[in-house]
Amino acid sequence: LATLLVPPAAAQAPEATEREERMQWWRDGRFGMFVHWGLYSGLAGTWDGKQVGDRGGMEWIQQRVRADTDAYAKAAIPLFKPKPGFATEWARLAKQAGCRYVVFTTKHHDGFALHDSAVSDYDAGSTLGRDLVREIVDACRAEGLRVGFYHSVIDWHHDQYAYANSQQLPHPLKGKPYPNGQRDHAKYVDYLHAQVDELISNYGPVDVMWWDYSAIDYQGEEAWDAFNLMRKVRAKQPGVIMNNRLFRIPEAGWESMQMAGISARLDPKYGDFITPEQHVPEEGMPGLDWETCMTMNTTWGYNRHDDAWKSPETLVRNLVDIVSKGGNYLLNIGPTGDGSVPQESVECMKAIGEWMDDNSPAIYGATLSEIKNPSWGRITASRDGDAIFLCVFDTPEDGKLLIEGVPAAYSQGKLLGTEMDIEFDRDGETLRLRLPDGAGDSLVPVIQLTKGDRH
Ligand code: JFZ
Repeated sequence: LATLLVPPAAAQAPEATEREERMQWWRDGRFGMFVHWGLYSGLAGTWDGKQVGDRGGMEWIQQRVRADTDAYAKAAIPLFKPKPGFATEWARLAKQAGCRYVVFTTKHHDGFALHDSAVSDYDAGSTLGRDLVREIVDACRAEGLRVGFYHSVIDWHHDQYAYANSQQLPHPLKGKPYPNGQRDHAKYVDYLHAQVDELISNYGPVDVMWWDYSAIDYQGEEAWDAFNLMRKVRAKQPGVIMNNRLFRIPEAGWESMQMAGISARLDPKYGDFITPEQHVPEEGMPGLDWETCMTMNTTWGYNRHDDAWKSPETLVRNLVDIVSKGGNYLLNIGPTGDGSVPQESVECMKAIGEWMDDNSPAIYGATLSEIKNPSWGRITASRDGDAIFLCVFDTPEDGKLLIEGVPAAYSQGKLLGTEMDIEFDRDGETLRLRLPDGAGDSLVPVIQLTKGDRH
């Protein structure tokens, strides 16, 4: 009897149990909204009256035009004019779309902090007399959303930030405004730690720290005093979840799902989840936590010239595809300089929300199924295995959906969002069924299979 009373988790190290607990909401939620918003948003892909590049990566505009930080600040600050209540619009949009959390840029690579920082004047507190982090956190909490802080460890503004990695050549600070020569990177690390301390001390619970990012030859301990940084964050925010981008080594999950199709385990001392960017991996892996972050067009920060919008259907398929592989989807919006969300993004989020209203059981609390994804779509499963969800992307010509390897216990079928029962033929573990007329009106129709007579 004694052994029966001991929960299996007690056999694990306490850290492992704590980690399982803090991951729970995130694994269940599956869908978050990412926000890239800062000084670059007002520039909107234009510098000196000219369009910069085609599209893509406008949060990098300072680098793209090789502006020093003073010229950049001079041009960008007057165009960054957050309207009152902008954050409430974001939070309501996320909520309506069915997102369970919001991760936003507290500071991007340009170094401009959205909070009111005591250790910098390059912040919203000094330039606008506002604390935008507080406004955003308050708005998200009011909608019952979890909140995550994206924080760039790269900093093109700080005068002691010393490192130029291969993706930042030529050095962002080369020559101007700070003279070349000795920089004391330890001073930058102090600054980084001090600003992070403000963020984790002054805004209540922080649910996610989303670090960004390290170079292959400059990462981890050397670059950011990373283990110390993580320890300090965890001490003040015991429930926080962190990504792995303070590092760039295989043990931290790099060279794994960054590349399509290959998976690796992640040692949690480097972070709680890995972050495939702009793609959905070929397959997932039980026990590995990952989150694909993705833009709706091609840029993270607002670019008025980028009209390469993905369709709502593509976005819903991505969400389903990701959940069928055990991952999360962090879908980005890039608001304008006044905090308005581009109309195309609003429409996409609303369309996803309408789909979620009918089909969210296939997403929340769902994960990868033991049943192989069929050619015509994806399969997700509730964590307890009581239900599986057949998500239909492309109905075969003959209208017949065939699935192999479905245990006999699954005996009831229902079309989500309707009261319609779905009949199927079973031959051993092979099922054959067809979608009822009208099911094709949904962006992705979902058939729920349950055990026994449970609906
Ligand atoms: C980074 C940022 O540079 C980008 O602006 C955006 O915030 C995105 C979410 O994250 O993009 C990266 C990060 C890492 C690599 C490439 C792009 N990388 O390691 O090759």
